[in-house]
Amino acid sequence: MVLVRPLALRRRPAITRSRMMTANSKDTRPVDLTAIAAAHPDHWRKAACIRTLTLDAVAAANSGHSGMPMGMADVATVLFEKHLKFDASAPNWPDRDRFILSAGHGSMLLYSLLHLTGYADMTLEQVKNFRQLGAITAGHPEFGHATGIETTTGPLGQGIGNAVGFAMAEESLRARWGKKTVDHYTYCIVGDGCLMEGISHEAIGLAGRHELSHLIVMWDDNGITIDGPVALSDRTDQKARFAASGWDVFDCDGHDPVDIDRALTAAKASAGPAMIACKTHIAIGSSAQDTSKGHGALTDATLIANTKAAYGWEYGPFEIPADLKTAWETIGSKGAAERAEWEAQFAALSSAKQADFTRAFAGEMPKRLSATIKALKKQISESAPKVATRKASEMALEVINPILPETIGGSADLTGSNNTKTADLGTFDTDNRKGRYVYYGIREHGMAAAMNGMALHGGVRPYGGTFMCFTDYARGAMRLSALMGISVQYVMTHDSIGLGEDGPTHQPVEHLAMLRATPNMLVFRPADAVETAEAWEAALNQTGTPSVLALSRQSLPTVRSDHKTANQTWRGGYVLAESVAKRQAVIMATGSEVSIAMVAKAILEAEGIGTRVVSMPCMELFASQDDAYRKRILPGGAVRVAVEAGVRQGWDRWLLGERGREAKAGFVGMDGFGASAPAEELYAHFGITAEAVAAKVRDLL
Ligand SMILES: Cc1ncc(C[n+]2csc(CCOP(=O)(O)OP(=O)(O)O)c2C)c(N)n1
Ligand SMILES: [Mg+2]
Repeated sequence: MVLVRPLALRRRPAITRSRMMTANSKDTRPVDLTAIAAAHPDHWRKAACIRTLTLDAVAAANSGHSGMPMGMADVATVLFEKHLKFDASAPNWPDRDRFILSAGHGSMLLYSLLHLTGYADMTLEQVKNFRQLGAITAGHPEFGHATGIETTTGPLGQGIGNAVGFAMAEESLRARWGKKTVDHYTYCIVGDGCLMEGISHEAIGLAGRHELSHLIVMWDDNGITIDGPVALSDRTDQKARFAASGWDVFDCDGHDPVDIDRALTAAKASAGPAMIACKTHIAIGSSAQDTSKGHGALTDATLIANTKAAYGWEYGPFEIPADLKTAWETIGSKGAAERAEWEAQFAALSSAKQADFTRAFAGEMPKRLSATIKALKKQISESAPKVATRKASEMALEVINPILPETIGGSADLTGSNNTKTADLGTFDTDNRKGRYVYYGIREHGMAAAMNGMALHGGVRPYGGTFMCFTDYARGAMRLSALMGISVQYVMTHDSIGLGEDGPTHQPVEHLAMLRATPNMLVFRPADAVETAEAWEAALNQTGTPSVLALSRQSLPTVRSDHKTANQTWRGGYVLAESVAKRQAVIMATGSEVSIAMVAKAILEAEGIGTRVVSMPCMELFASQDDAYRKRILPGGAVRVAVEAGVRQGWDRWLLGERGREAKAGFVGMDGFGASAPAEELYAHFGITAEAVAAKVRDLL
């Protein structure tokens, strides 16, 4: 049955309440493999390559997930053979279709496909070394390990979240560059687990609203998860759920290549994003079929032998007969002509256009950026405004966005608070795909995952905001930005108790520490508008590292009123104010507490206690400076006090290490949650004041 909803009906789908499980339940009807194989022998043998490579690789690794690749082999074979636009010899061709395996535990499905179709790096040796140290065939697909892996998946639901971002990037670029340059689909395989994860709801809502017609999700509807049948924990009518969010919904017999082809053809033609419920049998053909045992590693030699016999497979482990390898390689090269055509038409674009396209896909900044930031800094230093750093971030974006046409900004329903929308962006919408501002709705996790997808797609540069406290909600995707090493900018405002009256539910205290603990993540907490402009410049120039800008709600004085062309924030930490009297103390601070440190310095200097103030807008960048530089900024001997309206964790390296000493080091900050009150009262209540910092220094002298 095909469910194609006419547009008019899509908004009000008929949902029948039923206790009967129609989808989501496992299909326990007997499967006649001989009949299936006989009906489509060529297809069957191709799909069997995926199934047997999976069985062999999982057995060799003695770990992994056999059932999902076995169950989805038919769908994947039809997709790659009949629909996916790709050329295995040019894996990074910008206009290729994207294939995302959201159900990342089924990694052998992807590795088999890449090997079979002839991706040069996915050798049989790599497949044999599945899950071993140094192999590109990691437990779950990892972006950057091998060509053809478009994103890192494994944390369920992330892939579908990424897929929405891929599809948005494609829409945006198609509008800007035209169909001849950008016109491709994003295909995504999800499992029951992906659809149970909350993030999928955010992704589905976003895709439905934006009518992302080039997004096609194939649901591996096998009715099984690790603990048993899906029915143990869920009775959601997934098809109705997608339809309710504005998707076009289809279904197919996931083992019938003709039916799969029909559903994919219809899905591509549909006006909205499409979901195909593919009814499949997990671990098909094995004794573990349709059971949760089939989910994991099938390593029993007899089971494997019997399963291969059921497939009619007569070859040895990892053996792909030559005719089948050739057939697969033909699939892998069928896009070559289309790719060559694309390249020819791209070469016909003006050289300026080509250069801009290539620059944006490489993530490089235009030369003008540096001069633009310098000019802004000069103007700020001269006018010395008292503004919140969230406002300063908007000031920076106002000059950045016009010269960086690839930025796509957004916010999770806090646009006015995050100050993420600038005058020139326009709104990304169904009737304005060129708009560069996305109203993500209250979907922090969906926003972060979509931004990952956009960054991975390439050609666009995503940034998005929410309250810093709600990084928790986006955390799963933020961690993957860092793990993948992609350039996503998180604009996290309301970064401390300084947000005031909204109270401890909204006041981050542990978030800076948590973000700093994340490898390969830059955490910027600028002190004023100058540092904020510098932080944006530093963040945008990173191609392999995401960054967080922790920004204040409250207004902050300009502490950098002396214009310096060099980007000080890029150093991570620097001397903001040198001691006047003989240096006895070094006060380190970030963000809103830098001005407190400056007042503390004035108090101490008045008492003859020479005090240096070090602004530390980015600990990670400071840590990456050479030892001589760090020593210059943090010399031994003096008392060290750090002040930050967050927990101490993360500061001890700078307080106790790097020539510091425990007996001469102290911290002024938070050691519990905040409270509801005006900001100034909270700072006084929690003892984060210039007087408290000065007192701490005196105590330690
Ligand atoms: C966020 C997250 N939670 C839990 C897991 C562990 N896990 C991996 S697969 C899986 C079950 C997934 O079920 P389904 O998507 O139906 O896959 P199938 O068993 O059909 O292969 C779980 C719980 C995970 N990978 N990611
Ligand atoms: Mg399942």
